[in-house]
Amino acid sequence: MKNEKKKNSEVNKKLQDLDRNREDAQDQYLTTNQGVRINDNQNSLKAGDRGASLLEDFILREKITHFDHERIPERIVHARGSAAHGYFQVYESMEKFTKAGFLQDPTRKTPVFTRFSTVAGFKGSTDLARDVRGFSVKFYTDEGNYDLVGNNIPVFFIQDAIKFPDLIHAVKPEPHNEIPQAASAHDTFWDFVSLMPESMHMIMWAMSDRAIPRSLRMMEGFGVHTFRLVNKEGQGTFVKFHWKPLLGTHGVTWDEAQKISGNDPDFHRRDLWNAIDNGQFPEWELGVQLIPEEDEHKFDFDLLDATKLVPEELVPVKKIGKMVLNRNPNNFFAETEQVAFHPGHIVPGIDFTNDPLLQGRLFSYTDTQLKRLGGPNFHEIPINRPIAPVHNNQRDGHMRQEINKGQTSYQPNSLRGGCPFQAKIEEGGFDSYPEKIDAKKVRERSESFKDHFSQATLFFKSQTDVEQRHIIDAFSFELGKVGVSEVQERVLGLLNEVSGDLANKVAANLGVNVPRRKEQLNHGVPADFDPKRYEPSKSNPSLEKDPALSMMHKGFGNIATRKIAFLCAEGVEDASVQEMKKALENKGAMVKILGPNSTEIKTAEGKSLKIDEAFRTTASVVFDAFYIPSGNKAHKALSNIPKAIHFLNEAYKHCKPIASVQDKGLLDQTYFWKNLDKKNLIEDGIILGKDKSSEFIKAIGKHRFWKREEKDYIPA
Ligand code: HDE
Repeated sequence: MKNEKKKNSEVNKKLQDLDRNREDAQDQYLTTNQGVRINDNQNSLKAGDRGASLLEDFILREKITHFDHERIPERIVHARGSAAHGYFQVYESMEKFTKAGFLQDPTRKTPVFTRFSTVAGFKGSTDLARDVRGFSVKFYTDEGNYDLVGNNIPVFFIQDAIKFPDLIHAVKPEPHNEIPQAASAHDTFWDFVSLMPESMHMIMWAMSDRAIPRSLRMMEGFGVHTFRLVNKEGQGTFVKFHWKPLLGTHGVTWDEAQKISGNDPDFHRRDLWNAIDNGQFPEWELGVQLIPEEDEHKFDFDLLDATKLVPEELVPVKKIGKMVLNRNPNNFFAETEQVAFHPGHIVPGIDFTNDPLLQGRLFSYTDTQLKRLGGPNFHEIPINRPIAPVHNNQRDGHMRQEINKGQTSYQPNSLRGGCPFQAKIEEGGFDSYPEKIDAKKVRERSESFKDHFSQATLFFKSQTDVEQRHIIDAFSFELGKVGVSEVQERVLGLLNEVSGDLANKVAANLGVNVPRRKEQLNHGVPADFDPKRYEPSKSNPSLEKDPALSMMHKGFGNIATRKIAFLCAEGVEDASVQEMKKALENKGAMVKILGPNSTEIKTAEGKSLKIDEAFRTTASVVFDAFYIPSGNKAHKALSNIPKAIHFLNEAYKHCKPIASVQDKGLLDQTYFWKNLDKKNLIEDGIILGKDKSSEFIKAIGKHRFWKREEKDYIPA
């Protein structure tokens, strides 16, 4: 027990050590970078008060020079990111599978820093772009830093790292005019996709609502590649890593995503920040799919192929621990921007496989940090520093922080008694898994990588009708933005291999025919293109559906951290505000009182009610559900505010729950109210009447009422 206490206080100390930033000065004098106190920070030094500035003004020169150099190159991919600190704790010892120290002891908290990102957009691009999200976790373990650098989609577009620059060039803004920003809906991306059948599985995910998450806190994460766990006996087990959010996995609608991008391009960043700031810490369980080495070839796909997942129907996910993010960064640049992740940062007990995509990544990440962070000492930047002690003979280089003492910087040496010593395996020394390799050097792809459609089909079939409809709409939007009909047709040809129904519906929306295979292959396909890749061979005919691939298959109920808008105006009845607010907040939801402007208003009882935000400065798309308290005077006032009416119409269009104590007033001014089947209001997510908080809470717990989409008559 004593030991446990000691360990926990050590962890707390380590967590604080990670926060090595100097506090912003309080009660301190303003100084130059050399520590000289500054007497005037308002005026530069001039020859007379109307004279020229003097070059000798070292205060001005230092300030401007530093400012001129304040930017570093943004990440070539994943430039737009948001991050938080927290900790990870394993549920039970994983000793049977791995010797990794941080996966042994359930009482031990390992500090983490987690960065979420979009891939294609620049650093200042919108959070709600249709895109893959990065999900990178740096574990500061006692045995060194371990980085799990994954995505919110379990597969990747390509099988071999050599195609990565092509993929990214195709999706980034087009080189002649740098349009469009943070969007895949353009010619070059779909041209590339149309010629890369291996991308089809990931494309299905990218066109699903996974690519427009409601919140970074409501996303799954995946390690994507197959990794290897290694135990003390040196026995290896293949592993796929999963992060499962305790708040469930949810998306928004595409119409909403586009509007949020205008209303609040920082929507995800703000949401993560506010949740942590409010003490509502996001949590994920770490899951593993474990596959014994002897089963390597038992699947109909190759475990080394990153365009394939291991269906949870075949290999269940075992939850082994929990990550809690409980502290916002102190300084965006120093932490979120300067953090350097690397899939090659592993610790004893975790190892790579020969996945050719992973192997290529191992080179790229160091290379990119050298450029981005300016040299080989980026591991000394506070956010990147391991808590495990670092001793080696690496020296010098740009921005070296450590002052290494002593005469020796080589090994073997006798002048320093041979120090630092190599660690034996029993002392925690890293040893690579001794995988047997006996092969010819070739530039080839394994036959076992050649089925590009089976899992894309499995994904599509595993979706609910609503999700399938969203995928069809997404393809129709994206391909509708493509100006080259041959590209549209080639993609339709590929979609036809995934699902005839999908291809036909997208084709109908585009007004283009689905090509027969012969036509498809004749359209501008390069001479070295291998048509064999088009041969669909169903890998798992028995596995028709995998419910885990759908976001909507699970019931949902938790309304914690959901944002609920109360539409209020002068004369609102206080009790109907306070009772509902209390009920929602008891369940962890966040209530925002909206009003005509951001001052206080008088309730019907003459009390004053603080307005959190005016209709003018916000939008329905940034809320999860809507409530209109009672009060005839308030309803009359709201009925005269077009934005309030628009709010509700849009909320209805986006399938969000709406509760109102009375229908006379604001509700019957809306476009949707007159067309509603008043007998089935609850099924449609409309809660009408007094004291209906529990019904409203249930409705919010359902996230959305998708049936409304079938009508599609709201001009909002
Ligand atoms: Fe990355 N990737 N990637 N990637 N990646 C980068 O490294 C790269 C891949 C992922 O929050 C870069 O530090 C290559 C797969 C995330 O800072 C760069 C290949 C997966 C992040 C790079 C891949 C990822 C990156 C750019 C093909 C999911 C953001 C900046 C072989 C498993 C990390 C940087 C953060 C970042 C290269 C493929 C995820 C250029 C060459 C597959 C989450 O090094």
